[in-house]
Amino acid sequence: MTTADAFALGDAATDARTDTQTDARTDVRTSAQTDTALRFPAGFRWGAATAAYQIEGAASADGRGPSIWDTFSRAPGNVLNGDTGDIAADHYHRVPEDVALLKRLGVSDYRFSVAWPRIQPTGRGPALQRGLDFYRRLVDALLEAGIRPVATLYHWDLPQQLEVLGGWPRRETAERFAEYAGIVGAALGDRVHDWTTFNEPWCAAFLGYASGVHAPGRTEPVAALRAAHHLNLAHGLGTAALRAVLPHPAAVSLTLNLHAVRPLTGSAADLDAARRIDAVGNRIFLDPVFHGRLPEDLVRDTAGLTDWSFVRDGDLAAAAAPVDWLGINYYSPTLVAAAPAAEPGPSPRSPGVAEPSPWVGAQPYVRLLPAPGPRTAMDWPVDAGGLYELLTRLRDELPGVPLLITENGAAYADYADPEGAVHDPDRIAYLHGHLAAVHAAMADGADVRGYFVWSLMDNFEWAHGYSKRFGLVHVDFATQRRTVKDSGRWYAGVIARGGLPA
Ligand code: IFM
Repeated sequence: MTTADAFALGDAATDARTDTQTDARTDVRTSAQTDTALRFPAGFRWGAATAAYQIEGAASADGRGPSIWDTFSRAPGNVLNGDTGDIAADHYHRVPEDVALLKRLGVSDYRFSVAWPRIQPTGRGPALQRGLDFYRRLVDALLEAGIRPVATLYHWDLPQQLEVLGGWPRRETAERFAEYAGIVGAALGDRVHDWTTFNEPWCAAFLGYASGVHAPGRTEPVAALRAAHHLNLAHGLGTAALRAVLPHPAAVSLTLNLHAVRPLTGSAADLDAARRIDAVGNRIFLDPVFHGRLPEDLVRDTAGLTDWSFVRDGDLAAAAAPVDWLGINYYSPTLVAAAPAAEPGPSPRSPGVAEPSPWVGAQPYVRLLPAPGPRTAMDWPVDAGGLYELLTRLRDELPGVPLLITENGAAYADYADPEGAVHDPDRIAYLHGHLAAVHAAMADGADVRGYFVWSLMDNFEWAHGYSKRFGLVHVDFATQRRTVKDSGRWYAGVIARGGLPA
């Protein structure tokens, strides 16, 4: 029996009824709180998401070049247990099995990313046909299964050679990205209608170039600001390149991991701390992409570091190329308070230890605090209220921009029991609470068109290696056996009924 055979939608409906027993749901303070059978509108897009480096493996197959994550993960000390994405979930060789799993879950949409080094091994020059063929096979299998492909062009796997030349702090990387976007759009645009330029450029810029916990592992605050600008520019140039080759109609979007920032108190100092985090965490992307401007307060906050002269005339107008929808990735809120000036705040990951901060211009004025409440295996607080807050903020600030939740989910210490089942009630509770928050935000006017669980399957969780499991599907990395978790069955029930159970 294959793993995909191991469950059926009939089971999912049964399982869906049992989730009323989970009562650890986060309070969402809205009118919908008392509605026990929340239905989503017809046509709501139900999906699951993955990213190339996290699942594909096959790191040097068919001419793929090295990415910054290959280099970073192979260097000792960067990734827990020395894990790499060399094999990952071996998705590269298991597309039929994985698409069958998606079909059994009943998703309408699948969000995946294209690995730039499979298409242009050094980040420039002619496309590798074998790389394009892999994604064409994947897309064809999805379409055959009745699943809409949603393609992300960049989920952090920059070709290593472009990093050698300077990486995202270098302007030319944005130009190279536009070229790559045009190549992939031309090759797949006849069958992919939903495109996302970047996944979470905040992580690429600030975890990659400021705190250094992600590839390429640099700890240069100004380089991180330059990277953020060039990612915005690349988004704009890439959007234009896509629109030039895609048949009409096609949707082009961007996915941001916006921070639901909460000040600890209403004091002026705490409010200012929240403003600083909002500037470098959120508005550094929202303002250029949606308003063609830099946040003035961010420029002020970072004046001691840079005069931003790397922003050239026309860049902000280019970054503001209109998008068809905005993707939101949400996991937990960000609680902040003021820190006494000139005293570095403690690291939220290693309390008491000062370390390079991703919050360029906000440190040393801000302390990030551990938010109260239950936590996932990432030690992230479970708080669906933050998702509601973000969605209603965007309703007010970006009227007319449809929203998709392109990632939401949780890691827990899942394991297959002797009968081969994976029971993950905490994940079911997490998903239920967050879907209720989405529903509440929609009831209050947020234009949310769909929701994607992160992730379809357990995978390489960046600096945590394989130690954190986010999947609806459990992967035994020794055998590559896939087992649908209880949460996968539950989610299938949600999709089948178009909403949360009573
Ligand atoms: O695994 C990541 C994903 O690659 C980007 N968003 C957050 C997820 C969980 O950390």
